[in-house]
Amino acid sequence: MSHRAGFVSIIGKPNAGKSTLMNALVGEKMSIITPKAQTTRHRILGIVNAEDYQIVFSDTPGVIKPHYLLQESMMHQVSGSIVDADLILFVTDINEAHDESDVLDKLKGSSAPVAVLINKIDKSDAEAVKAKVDYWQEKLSPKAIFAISATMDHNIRGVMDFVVENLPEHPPYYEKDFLTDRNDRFFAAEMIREQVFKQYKKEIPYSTEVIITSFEEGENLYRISAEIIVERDSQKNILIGKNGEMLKIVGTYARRSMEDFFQKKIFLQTFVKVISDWRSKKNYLKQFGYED
Ligand code: GDP
Ligand code: K
Ligand code: MG
Repeated sequence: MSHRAGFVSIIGKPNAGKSTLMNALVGEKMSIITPKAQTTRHRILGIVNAEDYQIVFSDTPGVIKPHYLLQESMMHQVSGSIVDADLILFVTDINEAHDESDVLDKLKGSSAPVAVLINKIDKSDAEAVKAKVDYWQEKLSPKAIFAISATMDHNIRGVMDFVVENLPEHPPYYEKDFLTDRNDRFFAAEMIREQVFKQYKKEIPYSTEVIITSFEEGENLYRISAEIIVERDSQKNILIGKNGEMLKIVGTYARRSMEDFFQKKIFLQTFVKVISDWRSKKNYLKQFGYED
């Protein structure tokens, strides 16, 4: 029996709905989702397995002009994902008038077929959808254009069918029971980072990194300790909040997400630590898993 397998890269501007789409396609919450740009910092693989195919989706950070070393690493990950791709899903928000020329520039690094996914059509109308379809047809003449809603699960099936039809013939790249290339520690850290993005304003989320310092798996209970790293003392104070109230909220919501995800009871401890300007320091970026 023939088998198909391939790498499918999900790219686009920040907040277009890339992570929401990936989770909808994979049917699991692999990637954290918040209303803030630059929530996704790593390339994250989400793998869909069937008897005769394996799709390796990669969610990526939104395309931006990098201002500091961390963002440079994020953009390298986007480029890497495009180079590896057998197929590219370019997600665009129908309600945003972004200049997407930087995304299109990145696409030039690949000869893989592209599908344009016009997202968030639940917040739009038929006329606007038609105008956007015409626009992208004219601009890019992609292999396919889909009007979708990642949150409402509209036309996700259509995208999935398109992906399967366009996968190359290839043996599986990963074991057939693999869902992702990331481990439990990674997801635990991401669930804390998600809450930091949701609970704080301004620069705090962008200055924060989360490190899991211990992860003990009991039969019914996981004991997890994490360090939340910020760049300055003032940020540490804001993060902790008056009488520790804010940090407690972060911990409570993150713990609930982990209980959902791991299907275990979770005991979570968090500590806040300052490392000045970690986002611009090569050694820390490397230590925190941002290669190149
Ligand atoms: P990313 O930055 O491209 O990964 O975007 P996210 O997946 O994090 O989504 C950014 C925001 O857009 C979140 O608040 C999502 O809930 C929202 N969003 C994503 N897809 C849709 C959609 O189809 N319709 C609407 N109305 N909102 C969406
Ligand atoms: K986002
Ligand atoms: Mg994202």
